[in-house]
Parts: sequence; structure tokens; C-alpha cells
Amino acid sequence: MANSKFEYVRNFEQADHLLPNTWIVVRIDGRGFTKMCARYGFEKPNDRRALDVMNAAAKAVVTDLPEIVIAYGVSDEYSFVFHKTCTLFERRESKLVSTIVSTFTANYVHKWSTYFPDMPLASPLPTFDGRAVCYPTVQNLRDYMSWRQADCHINNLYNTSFWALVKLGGQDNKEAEKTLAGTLAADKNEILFSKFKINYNNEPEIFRKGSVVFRDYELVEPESHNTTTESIDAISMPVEQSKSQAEKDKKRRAKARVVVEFLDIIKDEFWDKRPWILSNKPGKVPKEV
Ligand SMILES: Nc1nc2c(ncn2[C@@H]2O[C@H](COP(=O)(O)OP(=O)(O)OP(=O)(O)O)[C@@H](O)[C@H]2O)c(=O)[nH]1
Ligand SMILES: [Mg+2]
Repeated sequence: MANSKFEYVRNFEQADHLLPNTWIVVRIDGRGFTKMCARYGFEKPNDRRALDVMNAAAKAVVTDLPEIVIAYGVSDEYSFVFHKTCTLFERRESKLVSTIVSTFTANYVHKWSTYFPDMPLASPLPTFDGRAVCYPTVQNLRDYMSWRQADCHINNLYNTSFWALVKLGGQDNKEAEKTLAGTLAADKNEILFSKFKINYNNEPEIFRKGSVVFRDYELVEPESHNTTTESIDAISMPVEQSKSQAEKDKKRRAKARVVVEFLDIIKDEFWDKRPWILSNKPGKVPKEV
């Protein structure tokens, strides 16, 4: 093939390969969702339909990209985690981020009418930004996930208290803000309970914990496997697999159900019972129920 005189412009393309052997987290965030929420009348502080569209879109992304081992979502954001041995798109940042953002947005728009049947999408249309961050160790990755879930808890406790004061307590926004200024978690729990008979722990888990998306296999007794943090950190290269083993894994991954659950991902238990998330070795596909 003859080269044209224009072809030199290729050299302007910069390499953007993400550091090998690190966990890649792509976090997307709704652009101007404060306006979106007002435009479509999302319930305050939490709108179940809005969260369900986010979760449906995230589930579609995880299903479409088997290299993603887990995703975590809260409010208008979602974090997608690629296993550290992932080599998709040669780990090029722009390709990974743009693929996630567009796949997510397309599915969000596609699923919208399922959850908002009476509210056709119009301007402002939902759009998302995205960024990628690399985390070198399992501990760093776990701490990242814990950070997002702790944030979910802090924000949701605040918002639940704030909107109780406004909607049930008759305070205006300024007064509610003042009531909550300087309060600790225990104080907010007390306000909710003593003033409004709301036991925060009985609030829906999807609001308190956020949403976790992953491939589901048979749960494992924590003592029965030895995929420790150290053993996973010690893997420094994509595990060399025979072609037939790789094919088997691929088939099992494709068979696994992608689930959306509202679980504690800060404690060890979640990870210990699901060693396949960090090992990326598919587990046993549960029998159909
Ligand atoms: N009422 C309501 N608001 C929500 C819900 N989920 C998210 N939001 C709102 O979405 C916004 C998310 O915060 P940000 O991402 O910081 O704000 P943003 O307006 O999207 O701004 P940028 O992300 O900077 O473009 C907040 O204003 C939330 O109150 C919901 O279920 N109900
Ligand atoms: Mg936003």
C-alpha cells in the first residue's frame, strides 16, 4: 500500500498505555445530574428508578466486557474495575475509558423508558465523563472500593436526615443545614429516630450501601481456598494458560449470571466468599433455580 504524504500525522498520536500489572478503575460520573434530577423530578434524597437505570446500564457494561471483574455504583457515579492482568486494547487509557463511557451511556438511554415510562428523554440528555486510575495492590484497590462505599454511607445518612427535616419536619433548606451542622453519625441517627421514628438501619440497602455488580458463581467457604491478597499481588504477568483452558474459562464466564447486589464491600467477608473476583478464575456456575 502506497503511503500518502499525509500519513506523517500518525506520529502525532501519543501512547497512553496504562501501567501494566495494576488494577484499572474507570469511574464515570453523570454530567450536570443536579439539573437532570430537577428536570425529570427524581425523588429526594433517593430515586429508586434513577438508581435502577444506572444499575441496568452498569450490568450491560459488565456483561459486554468480561475483563471487568466488579463494578460499584452510587448516586450518578459508577466505578468499573479491570483485573490487573487485563490486556484489553493493550491497556490504552483512551480506548478503555471511551468504551466504558459510550457503552454505559448507550445502555442508560436504551433502558430509560423501562424505568421512566411516562417521561421521554429530552434535553438535558444524560451524558457521563470518565477517568481511569491505576491501583498497584489489592489493598489499594480494596481501599478505593471502601472509600466509595464509605462516601455513600456518609452522604446518604446526611441526605436522609436533611430531607426528613425538610419534608417531615417542616424546616426550610437553610434551617435543616443548620440543624445538621457539626453533627456526627450518631446524632443524625438520633434525630431520625427521635423526631421521625425512622430507624436508619431499616432504610433500603440500595440507598445505604450502593450497588455492586459482579459475575455470580457458587459461594465459597472462606477457609477452602488460598487466594490471599499476597498471592494475587505476586502475579505479575497475565497467567500463561493453555488455549483450551482459556476457552473453558471464557465459556464459564459467559455462562455466569451478572448480578446487582447491595452488599458491604468494606469487610473481608464479601471478597473471601467470592475469590473469583480478585483471582479472575471463574468459579462453579450455580445450577439454575
Ligand atoms: N433527587 C435525587 N438526586 C440525585 C439522585 N442521585 C443523584 N442525585 C444528584 O446528582 C448529583 C450528583 O452530584 P455531582 O456529580 O457532584 O453533581 P453534578 O450536578 O452531576 O455535577 P458534575 O458531575 O460536576 O457535572 C447531586 O446533585 C445529587 O443530589 C437521586 O436519586 N435523587
Ligand atoms: Mg455528576
